[in-house]
Amino acid sequence: MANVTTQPATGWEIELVGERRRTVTSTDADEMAWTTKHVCVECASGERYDATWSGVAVGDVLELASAAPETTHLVFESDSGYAACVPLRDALGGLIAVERDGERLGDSEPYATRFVAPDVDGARFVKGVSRIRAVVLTPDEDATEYEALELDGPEYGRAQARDAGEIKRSLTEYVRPQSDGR
Ligand SMILES: Nc1nc2c(c(=O)[nH]1)N[C@H]1C(S)=C(S)[C@@H](COP(=O)(O)O)O[C@H]1N2
Ligand SMILES: [Mo]
Repeated sequence: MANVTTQPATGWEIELVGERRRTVTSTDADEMAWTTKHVCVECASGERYDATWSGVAVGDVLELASAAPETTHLVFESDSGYAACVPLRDALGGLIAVERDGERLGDSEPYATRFVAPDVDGARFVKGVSRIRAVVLTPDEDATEYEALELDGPEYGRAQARDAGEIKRSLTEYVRPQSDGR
Protein backbone atom coordinates (compact mmCIF):
# COMPACT_ATOMS: atom_id res chain seq x y z
CA MET A 1 0.00 0.00 0.00
CA ALA A 2 1.68 3.21 -1.14
CA ASN A 3 1.55 6.05 1.29
CA VAL A 4 2.68 9.64 1.19
CA THR A 5 3.87 10.97 4.49
CA THR A 6 3.09 14.46 5.67
CA GLN A 7 6.46 14.80 7.38
CA PRO A 8 9.95 14.63 5.91
CA ALA A 9 12.16 12.01 7.55
CA THR A 10 14.97 13.45 9.62
CA GLY A 11 18.40 13.30 7.97
CA TRP A 12 19.88 9.82 7.86
CA GLU A 13 21.82 7.64 5.47
CA ILE A 14 22.26 3.92 4.97
CA GLU A 15 25.13 2.32 3.09
CA LEU A 16 24.03 -0.45 0.75
CA VAL A 17 26.48 -3.19 -0.13
CA GLY A 18 25.42 -5.36 -3.05
CA GLU A 19 27.05 -5.71 -6.43
CA ARG A 20 27.32 -1.95 -6.15
CA ARG A 21 28.00 0.12 -3.10
CA ARG A 22 25.85 3.15 -2.64
CA THR A 23 24.18 5.24 -0.04
CA VAL A 24 20.47 5.79 0.37
CA THR A 25 19.52 8.94 2.25
CA SER A 26 16.41 10.39 3.81
CA THR A 27 16.20 12.65 0.75
CA ASP A 28 16.12 9.59 -1.52
CA ALA A 29 13.47 8.02 0.69
CA ASP A 30 11.30 11.11 0.41
CA GLU A 31 11.19 10.54 -3.35
CA MET A 32 10.38 6.82 -3.13
CA ALA A 33 6.98 5.20 -2.72
CA TRP A 34 6.18 4.48 0.92
CA THR A 35 4.70 1.36 2.41
CA THR A 36 2.76 0.88 5.63
CA LYS A 37 2.62 -2.40 7.57
CA HIS A 38 1.34 -3.57 10.91
CA VAL A 39 4.15 -5.46 12.57
CA CYS A 40 4.36 -6.82 16.11
CA VAL A 41 7.65 -6.34 17.96
CA GLU A 42 8.18 -9.43 20.07
CA CYS A 43 11.18 -9.85 22.36
CA ALA A 44 12.56 -13.17 23.57
CA SER A 45 11.58 -11.95 27.06
CA GLY A 46 7.93 -12.24 26.03
CA GLU A 47 7.30 -8.53 25.86
CA ARG A 48 5.41 -7.49 22.72
CA TYR A 49 3.57 -4.61 21.14
CA ASP A 50 1.83 -3.96 17.85
CA ALA A 51 2.56 -0.88 15.79
CA THR A 52 1.96 0.55 12.36
CA TRP A 53 5.21 1.19 10.53
CA SER A 54 5.75 3.37 7.46
CA GLY A 55 8.83 3.69 5.32
CA VAL A 56 10.41 2.29 2.20
CA ALA A 57 10.13 -1.35 1.18
CA VAL A 58 13.33 -3.33 1.64
CA GLY A 59 13.06 -4.50 -1.98
CA ASP A 60 12.97 -0.94 -3.28
CA VAL A 61 16.04 -0.04 -1.24
CA LEU A 62 17.89 -3.17 -2.32
CA GLU A 63 17.25 -2.43 -5.96
CA LEU A 64 19.49 0.61 -5.66
CA ALA A 65 22.44 -1.63 -4.84
CA SER A 66 21.50 -4.39 -7.32
CA ALA A 67 22.01 -7.41 -5.10
CA ALA A 68 23.48 -10.49 -6.75
CA PRO A 69 20.76 -12.93 -7.89
CA GLU A 70 22.29 -15.58 -5.60
CA THR A 71 21.74 -13.40 -2.52
CA THR A 72 20.36 -15.52 0.31
CA HIS A 73 20.40 -13.14 3.30
CA LEU A 74 20.51 -9.46 4.15
CA VAL A 75 22.62 -8.28 7.06
CA PHE A 76 21.21 -5.17 8.74
CA GLU A 77 23.77 -3.29 10.80
CA SER A 78 23.56 -0.35 13.15
CA ASP A 79 26.35 2.08 14.03
CA SER A 80 26.67 0.46 17.45
CA GLY A 81 27.61 -2.86 15.84
CA TYR A 82 24.27 -4.50 16.48
CA ALA A 83 23.54 -6.66 13.43
CA ALA A 84 20.91 -9.14 12.27
CA CYS A 85 21.14 -11.60 9.39
CA VAL A 86 17.72 -12.22 7.85
CA PRO A 87 16.77 -14.65 5.08
CA LEU A 88 16.17 -12.64 1.90
CA ARG A 89 12.58 -13.79 1.52
CA ASP A 90 11.66 -12.64 5.03
CA ALA A 91 13.61 -9.40 4.66
CA LEU A 92 11.79 -8.56 1.42
CA GLY A 93 8.52 -8.69 3.32
CA GLY A 94 9.72 -5.82 5.46
CA LEU A 95 10.58 -2.18 5.34
CA ILE A 96 13.05 0.40 6.47
CA ALA A 97 10.63 2.21 8.71
CA VAL A 98 10.95 5.89 9.45
CA GLU A 99 7.58 6.30 11.14
CA ARG A 100 5.82 4.34 13.86
CA ASP A 101 2.12 4.95 14.45
CA GLY A 102 2.31 8.07 12.30
CA GLU A 103 5.24 9.66 14.13
CA ARG A 104 8.78 9.96 12.93
CA LEU A 105 10.99 7.58 14.88
CA GLY A 106 13.58 10.34 15.29
CA ASP A 107 11.05 12.46 17.21
CA SER A 108 10.89 10.06 20.15
CA GLU A 109 13.84 7.69 19.72
CA PRO A 110 17.61 8.11 19.33
CA TYR A 111 17.37 6.60 15.84
CA ALA A 112 15.62 7.64 12.62
CA THR A 113 15.30 4.29 10.82
CA ARG A 114 14.49 0.74 11.72
CA PHE A 115 14.18 -2.56 9.91
CA VAL A 116 10.87 -4.30 10.65
CA ALA A 117 9.20 -7.27 8.94
CA PRO A 118 6.35 -9.66 9.62
CA ASP A 119 7.57 -13.19 10.47
CA VAL A 120 10.89 -11.90 11.83
CA ASP A 121 11.52 -11.82 15.59
CA GLY A 122 11.81 -8.44 17.29
CA ALA A 123 15.45 -8.91 18.22
CA ARG A 124 16.25 -8.55 14.52
CA PHE A 125 14.40 -5.25 14.09
CA VAL A 126 17.66 -3.31 13.95
CA LYS A 127 17.32 0.26 15.21
CA GLY A 128 19.35 2.95 13.54
CA VAL A 129 20.25 1.01 10.39
CA SER A 130 23.59 2.24 9.04
CA ARG A 131 24.35 -0.48 6.52
CA ILE A 132 22.54 -3.24 4.62
CA ARG A 133 24.73 -5.93 3.17
CA ALA A 134 23.54 -8.54 0.65
CA VAL A 135 25.30 -11.84 1.37
CA VAL A 136 25.35 -15.26 -0.26
CA LEU A 137 25.43 -18.04 2.34
CA THR A 138 25.95 -21.67 1.42
CA PRO A 139 23.52 -24.14 3.03
CA ASP A 140 26.19 -25.28 5.53
CA GLU A 141 26.81 -21.73 6.78
CA ASP A 142 25.15 -20.56 9.94
CA ALA A 143 23.37 -17.24 9.37
CA THR A 144 23.72 -16.34 13.06
CA GLU A 145 27.50 -16.19 12.59
CA TYR A 146 26.82 -13.00 10.66
CA GLU A 147 24.94 -11.49 13.57
CA ALA A 148 25.95 -9.37 16.52
CA LEU A 149 22.76 -9.35 18.52
CA GLU A 150 23.39 -7.85 21.93
CA LEU A 151 21.24 -6.98 24.88
CA ASP A 152 19.44 -3.72 24.27
CA GLY A 153 22.07 -1.04 24.72
CA PRO A 154 21.66 1.52 27.48
CA GLU A 155 21.53 4.16 24.75
CA TYR A 156 18.03 2.96 24.07
CA GLY A 157 17.00 3.34 27.68
CA ARG A 158 15.58 -0.13 27.91
CA ALA A 159 17.56 -1.64 30.78
CA GLN A 160 15.48 -4.58 31.95
CA ALA A 161 15.77 -8.26 32.69
CA ARG A 162 16.23 -10.40 29.60
CA ASP A 163 16.04 -14.09 28.98
CA ALA A 164 19.40 -15.65 29.75
CA GLY A 165 19.01 -17.51 26.49
CA GLU A 166 18.84 -14.40 24.36
CA ILE A 167 21.42 -14.53 21.64
CA LYS A 168 24.55 -12.56 22.41
CA ARG A 169 27.43 -12.47 20.01
CA SER A 170 30.42 -10.22 19.77
CA LEU A 171 31.19 -8.03 16.81
CA THR A 172 34.44 -9.89 16.23
CA GLU A 173 32.48 -13.07 15.65
CA TYR A 174 30.41 -11.29 13.08
CA VAL A 175 33.06 -9.51 11.07
CA ARG A 176 34.45 -11.77 8.38
CA PRO A 177 37.47 -10.95 6.25
CA GLN A 178 36.54 -9.11 3.08
CA SER A 179 37.13 -11.23 0.01
CA ASP A 180 40.63 -10.50 -1.23
CA GLY A 181 40.74 -13.12 -3.95
CA ARG A 182 42.28 -15.86 -1.79
N1 LIG B 1 20.36 -1.21 17.21
C1 LIG B 1 19.66 -2.04 18.02
N2 LIG B 1 18.50 -2.54 17.57
C2 LIG B 1 17.78 -3.37 18.37
C3 LIG B 1 18.25 -3.72 19.66
C4 LIG B 1 19.48 -3.16 20.10
O1 LIG B 1 19.97 -3.39 21.20
N3 LIG B 1 20.15 -2.32 19.26
N4 LIG B 1 17.51 -4.60 20.44
C5 LIG B 1 16.59 -5.51 19.73
C6 LIG B 1 15.70 -6.27 20.60
S1 LIG B 1 16.39 -7.55 21.47
C7 LIG B 1 14.36 -6.04 20.66
S2 LIG B 1 13.30 -7.05 21.50
C8 LIG B 1 13.76 -4.86 19.99
C9 LIG B 1 13.05 -4.01 21.02
O2 LIG B 1 12.35 -3.00 20.37
P1 LIG B 1 11.55 -1.89 21.17
O3 LIG B 1 12.53 -1.02 21.88
O4 LIG B 1 10.78 -1.15 20.14
O5 LIG B 1 10.66 -2.63 22.15
O6 LIG B 1 14.73 -4.08 19.28
C10 LIG B 1 15.76 -4.79 18.66
N5 LIG B 1 16.59 -3.87 17.91
MO1 LIG C 1 14.74 -8.34 22.79
